[in-house]
Amino acid sequence: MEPIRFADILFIFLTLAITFTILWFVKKAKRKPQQTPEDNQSESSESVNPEKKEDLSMLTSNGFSFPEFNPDCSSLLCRHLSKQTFEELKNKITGNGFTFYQAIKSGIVNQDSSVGVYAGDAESYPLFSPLFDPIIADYHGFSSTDTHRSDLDPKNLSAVNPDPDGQFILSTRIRVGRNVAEMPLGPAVSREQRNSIEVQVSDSLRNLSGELSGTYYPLLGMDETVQNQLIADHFLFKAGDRFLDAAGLNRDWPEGRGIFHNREKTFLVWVNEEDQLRIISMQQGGDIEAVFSRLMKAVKEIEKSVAFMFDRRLGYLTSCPSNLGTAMRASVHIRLPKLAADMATFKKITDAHHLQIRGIHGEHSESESGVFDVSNRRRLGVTEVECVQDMYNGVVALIRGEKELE
Ligand code: ADP
Ligand code: CIR
Repeated sequence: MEPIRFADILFIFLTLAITFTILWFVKKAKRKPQQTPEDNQSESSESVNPEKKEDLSMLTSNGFSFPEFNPDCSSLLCRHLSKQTFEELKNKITGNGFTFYQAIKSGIVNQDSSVGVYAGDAESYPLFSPLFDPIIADYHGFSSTDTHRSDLDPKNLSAVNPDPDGQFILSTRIRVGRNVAEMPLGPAVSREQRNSIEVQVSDSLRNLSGELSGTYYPLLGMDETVQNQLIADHFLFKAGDRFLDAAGLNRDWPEGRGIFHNREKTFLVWVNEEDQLRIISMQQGGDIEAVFSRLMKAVKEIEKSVAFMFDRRLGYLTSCPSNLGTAMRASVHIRLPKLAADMATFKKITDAHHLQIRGIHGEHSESESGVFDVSNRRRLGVTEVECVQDMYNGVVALIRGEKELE
């Protein structure tokens, strides 16, 4: 028998070493989850919380599984997420690292959502379109051939105060949502980006003059009593909203958030809440035309120094698809005790005029003493003037309905 040469030993040793190295890599790759949805969260993002059952039950080593919806879930997410759409989208991620899981998490955690999804950036809209498009069509009555329309001219609005004696309308508020071009939306924005948006927007607001001039108040360091009073008086957004929370919109709270307002609190801007800007005009009573004119003036002024995120088809892009297009919600706080006792008639009138009913402390709150927040429901495919006209026409019909029951 030939003696074993040193070269043979070396050959066997190297072959074994290479084989073991390859096997080790294959095993490691198999162990690593293909794409866990939360892998894509930015450093400052929330991570999966093992305390939360809903997180764990969703996650598998192969992405996440089809969510379990309660039988009474009626959100647009529940209605439009088919198993087929889910399979098509479950591993999709935008260039900003925003995952499909993040897009639908709020509607899974909060099964009483009305919409249930959020966009993390402009790319979310085309990327998640198999789910987002039917939701947008359902919410706004907006078909695949429709496009965003705009009319910011107060002269085209016909909305003379429907309640000059102040019997029914307590106050009028019109707001638009805006986000900064080239930035991710709130659910995917990083702490640094959010803070830089706050600086850019508050600098721009400081340059406003006349009726629009005012002061920016950061939430960070704001006295708690002042903050609570602003919320109670309907000027400031609430903290800790569970819908926004699950969408990642409350990360790093309260840093980067704040409110700007003029002395009379008739012109306000929320910074870095659900959208990066919520531009608001409001006052006591029912002078809808005055509120609209002030808002249009403000929007045009701010646009001179802040470029807004915009899409030709979908209009102004917002984190919730219900706000796309004009991103406008025109509302009155209106006292309707008789109709409150006859909700079927109340709803018949609001449905006929494409109106939404909310409680008086905002979305998901209850009505108090027969006072409701009544606003336009559609915001996309209708102009700003039409949004307000929807609200005005509906309010006129509601006042007539209330008087008939007296
Ligand atoms: P939005 O989506 O328009 O920002 P919310 O439903 O969260 O709205 O409401 C925000 C705040 O604005 C709440 O405090 C709400 O009571 C207040 N608000 C809405 N409409 C009116 C109105 N017509 N008059 C006074 N306050 C209003
Ligand atoms: C929901 O789905 O009920 C919440 N995510 C809120 C939806 C509507 N949001 C809004 O108009 N701001």
